[in-house]
Amino acid sequence: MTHIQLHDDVLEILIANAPVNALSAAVRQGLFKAIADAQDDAAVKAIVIRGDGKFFSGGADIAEFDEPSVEPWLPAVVDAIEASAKPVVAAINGTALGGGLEVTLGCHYRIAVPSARLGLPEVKLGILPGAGGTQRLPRLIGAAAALDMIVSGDPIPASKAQELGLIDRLASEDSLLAEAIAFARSVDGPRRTGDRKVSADPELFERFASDNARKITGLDAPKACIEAVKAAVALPIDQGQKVEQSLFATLVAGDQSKALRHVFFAERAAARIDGLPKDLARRPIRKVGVIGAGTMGGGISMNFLSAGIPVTIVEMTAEALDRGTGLMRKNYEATAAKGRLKPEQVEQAMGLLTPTLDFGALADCDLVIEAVYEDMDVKKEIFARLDGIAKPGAMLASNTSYLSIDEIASATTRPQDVLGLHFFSPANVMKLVEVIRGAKTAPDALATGMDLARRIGKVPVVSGVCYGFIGNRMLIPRQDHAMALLLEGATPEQIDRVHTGFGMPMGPFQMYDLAGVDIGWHRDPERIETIREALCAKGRWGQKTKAGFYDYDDRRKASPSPVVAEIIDQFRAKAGVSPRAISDAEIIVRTLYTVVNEGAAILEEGIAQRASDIDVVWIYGYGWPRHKGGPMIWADMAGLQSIIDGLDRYSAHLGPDFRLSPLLQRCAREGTPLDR
Ligand code: T1G
Repeated sequence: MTHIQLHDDVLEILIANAPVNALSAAVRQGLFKAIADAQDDAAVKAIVIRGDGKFFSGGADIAEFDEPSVEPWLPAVVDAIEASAKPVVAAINGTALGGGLEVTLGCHYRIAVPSARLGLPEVKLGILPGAGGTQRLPRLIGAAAALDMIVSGDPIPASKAQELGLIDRLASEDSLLAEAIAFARSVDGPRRTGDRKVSADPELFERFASDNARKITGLDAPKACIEAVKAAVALPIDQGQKVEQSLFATLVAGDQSKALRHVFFAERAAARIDGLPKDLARRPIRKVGVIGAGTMGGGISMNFLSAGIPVTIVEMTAEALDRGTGLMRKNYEATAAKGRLKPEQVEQAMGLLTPTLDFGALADCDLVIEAVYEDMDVKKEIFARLDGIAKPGAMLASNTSYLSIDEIASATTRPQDVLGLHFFSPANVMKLVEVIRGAKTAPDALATGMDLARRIGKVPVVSGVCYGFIGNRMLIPRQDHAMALLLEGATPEQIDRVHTGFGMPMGPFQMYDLAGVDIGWHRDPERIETIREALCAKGRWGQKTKAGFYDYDDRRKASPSPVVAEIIDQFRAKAGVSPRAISDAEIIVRTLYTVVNEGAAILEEGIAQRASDIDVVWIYGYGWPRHKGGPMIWADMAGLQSIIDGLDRYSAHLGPDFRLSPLLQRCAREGTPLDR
């Protein structure tokens, strides 16, 4: 909605469409009409456009993209603003993104509060600014600066926008409207950005594309953004806008944008806990305890320290405690050395840490997170001790990656206070946290866990209890089939190439080598039943031993290993398997379609609340490429029947335990997307 108010001779148009003033059809119609009416209203000498609340506008209404489009389209609204015979001033009261910024670019002048952030994030949705942004921004700030803003999609602060000439002046936070009205009265008539020319060094676009090759490879939108800005330099604005709009039309209909828009809403949906009232009281978390100062315990603690929450960390031995806290300081100092933290921030964070050997010191913590190695008996012993010392109402969490939270909770008299907080390694970096709801976990404990994860900058997703929860359970078929394919004739390089070609940061074997081939190994070099155990027995534990499924040089560059090839041949001979040619298509089916099938089973069992949560887990926890949306939406877009057909084609190789998910079959039959 838009509201208008005449301030003597200046008309204020207020965009009011909570929560982010998205430019829905109603807002566009309101803006368009107000501008048109003002042209013929003699009382109006100038116009100010402002947003209601803390946003100027979050841009076009993304949810409308899949709906039949309603006139006027945003480009027409922005053109109408620019064509106004009366000067139009954008009073940028807060964040102005996408179409929201494009509206200000149509205005003749821009004044902003210092807290405002301005950006064109469309590329993150697999599209480009489609309401003149790629044509007007270069004319205002130059082609190079515009390329940076449009291809990165990152917002800039108002001060930087002023430096670039994107805004004319800053206003104080509490008198923006008054200053904008005064400014509107002071300017001498319209000043149309579209009339400006922009030139650029002819090498600029090629140079930009090659400098950003790693970031934009495989992505349609960034390339289109570069083409559009090129058109801004080469063509008059009306022709440039035609180029922009045709590029936009192609992108918005494409799979990458569909996937990226899905991810936008999936991230927001993941924050919701079905069936729980939004206003359910949360438990106060002012102090956190962490048991275990190993890699995970240290990383987990850093998240809370960085968020200003004091942490008491407990270890069994002084040596282990010093090693753990020493690594935390080293990690902080490494971040400071890269200029991403100030030295005083390192001291501030480490100053909130209380290392101790005294388990009793956890008694006054509001939350205690256990992060010791993956052994059920050890964890149950710890939770029984915690039950004896933790204060009433304290939340008791386990960072287990696979084990049953219900069984761990059964070691206490307060299972309602027990949940899982499954962080991913490195825990101070990886964004994903699976928040595990046990059968007896209290709703407020679960809701508090979700909020707290967001408070420390994580992306939380609710998971029920099963072996490996959502992510690791789905990883099992991928890793198992990758290993089986090795035996049948594929190589680690081939399988990893298929995954990196798909857009994953690394393949199954590169991941083994990074995480450690020896994770979960029984440490008995005499007992060799699998290829992994054979590697471990030879001390090939991955990057940390410069040898795993690959050999590594001093700069950790991987190369195929003749030793591993020899070991694989030995296992083939022992199994009586003669290697055969394995197609990339078979690798995709057996290592990704099986993941989708497991995801469907997880949905059927109610372990995940919704299919999009599974997509969020794989994007934030396992490097699934955002522009492919996540395994569940990817399967929907590929066609569920084709997933089933692929699995049928290789059913002889899927193993005796493989079960095709009934949900997958039903959704394929009914032509409905995968969801509960
Ligand atoms: N359209 C529709 N819904 C939106 C929206 C949008 N543009 N932005 C936010 N929402 C919803 C969101 O789903 C959530 O809903 C609620 O608002 C609060 O959002 C022609 C074509 C603005 C920085 O890419 O980056 O313009 O979950 O939880 O953390 O060139 O939202 O409560 O039901 O994220 O304070 C370009 C997208 C569009 C910006 C606020 N614009 N939005 O963050 O709140 S394309 C964007 C954001 C375009 C033109 C093109 C963020 C935010 P719910 P939130 P937040």
